[in-house]
Amino acid sequence: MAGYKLVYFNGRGRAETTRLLFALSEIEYEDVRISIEQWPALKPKTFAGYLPFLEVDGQVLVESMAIARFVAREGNLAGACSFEQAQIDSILDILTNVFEKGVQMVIYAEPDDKAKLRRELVEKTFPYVLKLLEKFLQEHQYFVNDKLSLADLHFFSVFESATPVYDGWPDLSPKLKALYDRVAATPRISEYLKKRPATLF
Ligand SMILES: N[C@@H](CCC(=O)N[C@@H](CS)C(=O)NCC(=O)O)C(=O)O
Repeated sequence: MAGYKLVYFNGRGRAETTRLLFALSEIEYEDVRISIEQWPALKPKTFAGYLPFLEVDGQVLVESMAIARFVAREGNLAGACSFEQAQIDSILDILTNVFEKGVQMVIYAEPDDKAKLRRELVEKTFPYVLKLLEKFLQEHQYFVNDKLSLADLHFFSVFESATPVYDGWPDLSPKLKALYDRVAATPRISEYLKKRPATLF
């Protein structure tokens, strides 16, 4: 089996979906967590100048969602056919838009703009996106072909990060909250969640 080394900061952020994929598919990997103090010296030595990156037998992959898709394929969690893969991609893209808006608000926005951006997330983005995602889920247990996949894990990961921004989101979609809880209760995932380092984001 290939040697995998995932390098990110000590947080969930853009690496957590990949960690969940490794946990669910029981693929061993090295979970390297760089401290803020270590980063300035390491940054210029990295391929892209940002994290995460994944080393696969010494070769480097960058971009969090490309990494997640790759690990999902390695663990058979990326969809069973080309169409399912595309359905998963649709869901990932929808979730990535929400995630990036959250990052803009929490990390990059000027203090004066934060309240407006948060209001937009709570009043517009979350209600719209949750309604849209419910269309994919319908009455099923999981988003794509009723099988747990990268799409469900990324949903869990993004909405775990969304919770500190707006912990009322479950009221907007009890169905998607049930999916969130179902993912968290999946045996290998729940074991991982108990063991992982506790971090703010
Ligand atoms: N599009 C990239 C963005 C990566 C990114 O912005 N990483 C941040 C951490 S979440 C980073 O490395 N920041 C430190 C820096 O740019 O020096 C991805 O999804 O992997």
